[in-house]
Amino acid sequence: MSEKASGDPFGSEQLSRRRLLLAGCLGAASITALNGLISPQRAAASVLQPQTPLPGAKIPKYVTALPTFGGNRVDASSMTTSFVEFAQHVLPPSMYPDAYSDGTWVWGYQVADRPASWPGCTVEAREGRPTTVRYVNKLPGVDAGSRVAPLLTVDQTLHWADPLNQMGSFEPYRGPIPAVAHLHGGEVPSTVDGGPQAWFTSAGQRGSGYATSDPAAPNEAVYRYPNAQPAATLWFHDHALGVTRLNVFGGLAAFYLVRDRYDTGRSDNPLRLPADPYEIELAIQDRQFDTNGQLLFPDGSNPAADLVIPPQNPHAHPFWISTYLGDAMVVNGRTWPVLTVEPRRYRFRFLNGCNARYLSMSLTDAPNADWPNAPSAVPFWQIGTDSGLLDAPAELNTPGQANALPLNLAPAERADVIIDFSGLAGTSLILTNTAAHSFPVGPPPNPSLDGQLMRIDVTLPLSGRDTTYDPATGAPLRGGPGRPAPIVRLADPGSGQVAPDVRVHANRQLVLNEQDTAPCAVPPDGNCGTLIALVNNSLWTGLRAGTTTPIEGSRRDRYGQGLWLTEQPRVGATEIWEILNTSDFAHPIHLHLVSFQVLNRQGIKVNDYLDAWAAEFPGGTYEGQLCDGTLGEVVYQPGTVIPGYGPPRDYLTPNADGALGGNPAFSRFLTGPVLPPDPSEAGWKDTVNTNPGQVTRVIARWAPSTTEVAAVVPGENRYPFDPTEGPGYVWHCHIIDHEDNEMMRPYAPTP
Ligand SMILES: [Cu+2]
Repeated sequence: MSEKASGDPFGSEQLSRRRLLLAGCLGAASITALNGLISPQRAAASVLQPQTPLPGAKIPKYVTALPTFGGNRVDASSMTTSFVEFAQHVLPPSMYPDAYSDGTWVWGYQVADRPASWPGCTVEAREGRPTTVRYVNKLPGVDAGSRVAPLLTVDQTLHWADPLNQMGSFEPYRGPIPAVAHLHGGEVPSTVDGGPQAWFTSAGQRGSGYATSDPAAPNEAVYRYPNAQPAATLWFHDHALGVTRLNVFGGLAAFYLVRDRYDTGRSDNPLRLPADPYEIELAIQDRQFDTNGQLLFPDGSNPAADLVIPPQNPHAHPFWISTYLGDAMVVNGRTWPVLTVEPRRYRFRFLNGCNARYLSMSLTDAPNADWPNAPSAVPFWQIGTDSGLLDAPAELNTPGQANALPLNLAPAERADVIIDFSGLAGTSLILTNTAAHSFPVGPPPNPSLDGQLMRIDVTLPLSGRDTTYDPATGAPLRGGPGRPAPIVRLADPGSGQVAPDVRVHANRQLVLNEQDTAPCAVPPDGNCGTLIALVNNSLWTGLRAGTTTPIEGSRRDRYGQGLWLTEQPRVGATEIWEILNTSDFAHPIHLHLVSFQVLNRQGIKVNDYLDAWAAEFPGGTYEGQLCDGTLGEVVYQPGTVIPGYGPPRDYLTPNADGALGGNPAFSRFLTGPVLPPDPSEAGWKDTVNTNPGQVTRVIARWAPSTTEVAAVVPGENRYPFDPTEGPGYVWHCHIIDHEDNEMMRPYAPTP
């Protein structure tokens, strides 16, 4: 948490801010805006540029073709990828006034010699062949004439990249844009992980975690990715500290498909998986637009633009909102596009690229699309998770089966899915979304607005017999000739238990907690909204809130970034991380470097646990939210939670369950059965959904996913690089609004 600057330059807006806060407390009422009851538009001054929201319902659906990347992916061992600003027809062309006929100004990746696009052109990597990328930051800031930066108000009261040393200011930022590309799901050295402090700007400022594989110009970093991992659906996206939500919202995201000798991407691949033009990436994101067709990210300056909530604690953070939800659904950079297909099998790489929105997807006949929970028209056969192929396909969306699972994806999760359109010739299908806002307890999406994502018309003639792999036969994807080896099992997904012969070297019990507005803070009538959400009650730095005291049991990072590390697994070790979500909402948790397996989930008596947890805090004076809503020194009584203190106990002393993490043992508060992972989670993953009121257990090993169980011991490094060197890695919530406000921790493996 950063220190608040003295004086509030927006003091003249106190009254309207107060009104905003009160409106924000009527959570259910404000959320109805997404259900079509958008309040009358008001002309209001915006912080940097006035914008009038364009209701998503006014955007015509299904008039634009889905852009695809097949035949145009970049399959090269070295390339230059620039971060650039450009215009793209995200909306149907008729939606743009003359002055904006070029389209929506966005940020995106310009990969190799391909034109810049949002999402960027897909990179195709091959196992065993490193990819060297020279990343070049060409993004202009507000003062350099950017047409995007004025729409993405940087909140400088968050702990953020801060190239001009203005942290704590209540003024919006106007300088060069800090950015850095993270390869999500990549088993890579930390020097090329693209972590939060590895950012660099077009003007040559650099963060304290910056590194480059080769000499680079001031606005560049060169990353050499080893690609020593099997085929998987990876993606790369921005990760700059405190502005990731804005940079990704601006458009900095793209697919990175790892291929191997089984999943080659060619039509003669040994697995007979559908290949071009029958393999299609789908990056699903939600956005809001203004009446000029430009991006709109609410910053509290125009109440008519607040689809969910205004900034809930404007005296602490003037522009930050805890949950971004847009009212326009975008697939591959187009609102509600159309894909025409042949009546045959297709392979789709689904990515939930939303800032905060969960997705629960199925395909329904177009005439039914406006119904809530419209029936599924065709099964989804999931063949792969975040980090590669499943052993066998998992059937989702079985038509006629009321309890069939939809395709659930939390932000940043991916799914590799085969859909068979044979027998559906001539039909029109809508990809629907039924995931609640503020998952899982918020209101459902509007079936005719954010409940629809894209349309698929089965209108192309069949161009030849479909001889591809048929998942409906249940034939295995792994094991046997022409197929990759079965998944190395750390967990048995059927029982939810640790797999035989797996030795667990450490267990961590970690608490996700959310602090709402202090009870006495403005408005005086009760809690209003999220002030901060944390992993293990710890700030990004590992220093206790407002102090220079590190968390007990932490150690200083060796790269000089001013960070204090708590999670320090030994390289080669296997660990169970039990993540207890004490908040009211689900959070997707992502670990860098390693893939893991979901062990199980289990209910816990959250309130009882929180009482026991709070009782262990010692009291004292730390930075927190004062009664006037500002941040300042707060005196905490013993037995009350001190947000940002870290866990109440020494991190490294095992608790009664033998678990590290500095928290009282979970076991005596557990309730209900141990729930094995969903069939769609039965493979390697790098991001896992943690439901509120549950302990989510994952089992991770600091070794490549292909290393056999018996082939590695703690202290042994099986990576083709040293993961204990460099600026280190992070683990964090992938609701990037949370990640940007402290819900992230550095971590590093130790030798
Ligand atoms: Cu979160």
